[in-house]
Amino acid sequence: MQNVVPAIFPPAGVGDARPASQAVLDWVHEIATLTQPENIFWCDGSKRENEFLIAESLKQNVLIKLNEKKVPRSHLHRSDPNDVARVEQFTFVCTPTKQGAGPTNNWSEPGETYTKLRGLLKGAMHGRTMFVVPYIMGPPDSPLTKVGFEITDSKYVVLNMRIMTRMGEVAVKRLGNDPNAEWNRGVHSLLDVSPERRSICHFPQDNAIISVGSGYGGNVLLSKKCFALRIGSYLARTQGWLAEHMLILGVESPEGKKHYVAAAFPSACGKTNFAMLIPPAHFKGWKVTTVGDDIAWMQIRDGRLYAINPENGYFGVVPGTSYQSNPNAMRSIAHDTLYTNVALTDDGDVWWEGKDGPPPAHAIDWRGNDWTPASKERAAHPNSRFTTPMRNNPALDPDVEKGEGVPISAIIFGGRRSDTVPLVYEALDWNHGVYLGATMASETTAAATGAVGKVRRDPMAMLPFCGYNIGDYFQHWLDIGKRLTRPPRIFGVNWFRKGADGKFLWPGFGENMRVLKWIIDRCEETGGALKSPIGWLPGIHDIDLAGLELDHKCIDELLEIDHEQWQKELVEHKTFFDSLGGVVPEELLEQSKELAARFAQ
Ligand code: GTP
Ligand code: SPV
Ligand code: MN
Repeated sequence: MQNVVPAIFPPAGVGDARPASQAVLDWVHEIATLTQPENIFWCDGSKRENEFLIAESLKQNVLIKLNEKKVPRSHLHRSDPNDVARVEQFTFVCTPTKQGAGPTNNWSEPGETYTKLRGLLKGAMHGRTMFVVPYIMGPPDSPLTKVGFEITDSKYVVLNMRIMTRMGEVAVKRLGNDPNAEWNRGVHSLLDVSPERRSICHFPQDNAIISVGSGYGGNVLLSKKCFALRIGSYLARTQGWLAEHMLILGVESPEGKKHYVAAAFPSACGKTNFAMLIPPAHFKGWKVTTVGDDIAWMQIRDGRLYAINPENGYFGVVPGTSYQSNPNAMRSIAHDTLYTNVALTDDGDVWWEGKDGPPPAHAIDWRGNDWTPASKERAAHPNSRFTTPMRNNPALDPDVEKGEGVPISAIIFGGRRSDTVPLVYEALDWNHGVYLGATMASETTAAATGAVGKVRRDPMAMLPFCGYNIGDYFQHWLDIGKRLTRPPRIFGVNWFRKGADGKFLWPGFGENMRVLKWIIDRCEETGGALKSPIGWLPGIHDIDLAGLELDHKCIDELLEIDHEQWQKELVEHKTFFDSLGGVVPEELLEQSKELAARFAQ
């Protein structure tokens, strides 16, 4: 290999999961020739390799070791302050035609984009190590599982990928040496972490991703949003399955009857928290278990939808996490966790806004500056994250490794809406549910750069993640419905409705069990409901509120359909569909008319 010296680093016996596939070897050779790394490190995902990489990262200040007694085997990473969230404006879907990417994606012509990226990558890894990360998405024995390779010049990426995916030999074995095998090619280089050169480019037709100029999770852990959702959704359409921005949870009654639900909420709108819900005392004997907290891949089996979680860990929002709000998350991140952009206390512990107990008298904030409770700045970045293995979760579902996945009884769509949208309602049928998902909206959050708190339409919570034309995506959902003989019921929820005082009306978190219970009752055909123009609504007595201190006025407000607000909402649905330039399927336009007609009755 031209100008690439044989690997003297890593030491013998560490990092050697070289594939038999000539296609992978050729690709690695091509990228190494272009980027000119000092050496190539084939990652095997072993414990020994991980220890070696952590030791190197500590030496280079990529990681800070946390107090071993307080948070065993855990570390803190501080990113560049200009690189703390996904960048939707620099994210591209490079299909052969603009039409292929559709009206909701930034499009860039593939030929020109490859040329531009090759220019940026030329010599980009000079003096650096090039890591090759083989990984699979999904349980090792699942038919839905897919292979990916990520090339990166960031140790932080490798350390995260080891937690977030199943890495190493397992991927090399699954791929084998079939030259036509399907696998994802991901190339990542930090370059100089300059926002001017930051771009995250997807080539669905080539099953390829190139990401440059960032070190932030969602931009660089190419397995996650880039492969499992953007490329994944494209593959899902051509192959007849679904790749969705959804948590998957199991809910078991005291009698042992179990249901699984999948729920799509936009970024930082409550997926991880819902997936780890602990039922309140009143629900004695009920158990909620986590299959996944961010992404669901779903296939049709026996006329039903079955879901797997393609990931192996959680990349979760830290601020607001406490023993009060989410004890399972707190236990999950108490050890073997990689923290990004939280505050460091003087005794080597981590701290963030919303953690239990009083704030520390002094800390180092996420930027590395001194911080005290009197400081105006936040100690932790609002999009600070934890990366933790799913096996740390005390509520992990026993069927998380099941190859066929878990059968889905209900699909839930939820956004962050201060008004208009009630706590919970049920769609009239599959197509109405697709309309509900397609028109959902949410206030923007710190998970992506840009304004926070702005209401925007975010169909199925996939606006930033659908790797092809959104009109075709809607049609794909409608088509899937036609193939299901036992479709899941579809619901809308909103944990974030506010009262006149600007406070949340609903306590949320564990109390969301009450809403989940109604959803399960509906699936069991035992739950009562009233028909409204937007679908089935629970009556006040259909939701079990025992043991909850919440006055009746709040519940009335939470379930209220304000016709004036909904008239505005219908106009916004129409504006949104119109803005898509004629790609919306006829069946959804029909749903829109029927909804308006129900309001007019
Ligand atoms: P991503 O990882 O970005 O996809 O986010 P997510 O959808 O998993 O959201 P997460 O569960 O991490 O929650 C994001 C924020 O919403 C946190 O600050 C939570 O504290 C808050 N949150 C989650 N659930 C609730 C709820 O039921 N009620 C209220 N009021 N806030 C919630
Ligand atoms: C999201 O933004 O939806 C996340 C975090 O789950 S990231 O992986 O950064 O996209
Ligand atoms: Mn997410």
